Amino acid sequence: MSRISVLGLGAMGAALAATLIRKGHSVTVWNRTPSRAEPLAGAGARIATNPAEAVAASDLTILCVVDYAAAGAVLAEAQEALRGRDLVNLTNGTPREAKKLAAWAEEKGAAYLDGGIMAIPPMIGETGALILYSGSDAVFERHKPSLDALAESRHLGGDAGLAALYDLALLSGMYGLFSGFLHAGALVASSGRRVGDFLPLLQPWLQAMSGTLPDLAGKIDSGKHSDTVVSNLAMQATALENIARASTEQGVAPDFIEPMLRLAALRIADGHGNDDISGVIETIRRKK
Ligand code: FVH
Repeated sequence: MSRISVLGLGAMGAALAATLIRKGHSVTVWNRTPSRAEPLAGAGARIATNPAEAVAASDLTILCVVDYAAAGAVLAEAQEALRGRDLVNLTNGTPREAKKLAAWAEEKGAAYLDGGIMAIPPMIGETGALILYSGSDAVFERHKPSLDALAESRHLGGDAGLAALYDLALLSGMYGLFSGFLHAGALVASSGRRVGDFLPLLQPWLQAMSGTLPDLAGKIDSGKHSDTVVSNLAMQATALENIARASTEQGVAPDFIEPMLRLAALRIADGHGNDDISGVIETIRRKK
C-alpha cells in the first residue's frame, strides 16, 4: 500500500481521499480551509499544515482543486518539495492549462500526470467511474494499482493535454444530450404532459440514434460527407426549422435549437445540402 497525499478536499478531493483510506493506503491530506480535513482525520488520514509538508509526506501527490489558478497557487507553496516527486493533477481545465502546468512541474523536478475525472464524487471507488490520464507514462505505471482504487484508469498518451481534451469532449457530448433533453422536455411539458411519462419514448429513440454515430464518425474521419447519405442535411434543416417554429408556437424558447439550425444553414449555403449532417463539423472546425 502506498503513501499518498491528497491536496484539495472539496467534494471530489474528499471522495478521493476517503476512498484511498478505505482501500488501505496511508493518506496525508491538506486543504486551504483546514476544517474540511477533519472528517478525514477521523477516518485515519494525517493532516498536513501546508502543501509542502503534504507533498513531502508521500510517494504520490494527488491535486484536485477548483481550477488551474487554484492549482498553481497550491503548488507554488510546495515547489521546493516537488523535486523527485510524482504529481497527479485531477483539476478540471483546458489542454493548454494542463500542458503549461506539466512544463512548470517538470521544471521543478516533479514527474507530472494529468487526469480528467469522468465521475461524480459518490462514484469514486465504484464500478462505472473512469479517470482519463495523460502525461508521464512512468507515473501512471508506478501508481496504477493506487489509481485503480479510485476508478478505471485509462492512459491516453504522453501529451499532458490529452486527458483534459478528452474530458471536455466527453462533457460536450453530455451537455449536448442534456440540452436536447431539456428542449424536448419543454416541448412535451407545454402540452401539460409529464416529462417523466415521455422518457419511455425518448430513451429508446436516443439509443437508436446513437447507433448512427459510427457512420457519421467514419464520414468525419474520411472527409467524405456525401457517401451513402440516407437523410440529407437540407431535409434535416427543415426539421430543425419546424422544431424552432413549433417551439415558438408552444411558448418554448428556441435557444437550444437555433445554433444547430444556423450551422446547418451555413453548410447548406456552402453547397452541401445533399451531404450528411456529419458535414456540419466543417463549419465549426477552425485552424489552430
Ligand atoms: N464534483 C463533481 O461532480 C466534479 C466531477 C468531475 C471532476 N470535477 C472537478 O474536480 C475538481 C474539484 O471539484 P470539487 O467538486 O471538489 O469542487 P469544490 O467542492 O467546489 O471544491 C473546490 C476545492 O478547491 C479549493 N480551492 C479553491 N480555490 C482555491 C485556492 N485559491 N487555493 C487553494 N484551494 C482552493 C477549495 O478549497 P476550500 O474552499 O475548501 O478552501 C476546495 O478544496 C474541479 O476541477 C472540478 O471541475 C468535479
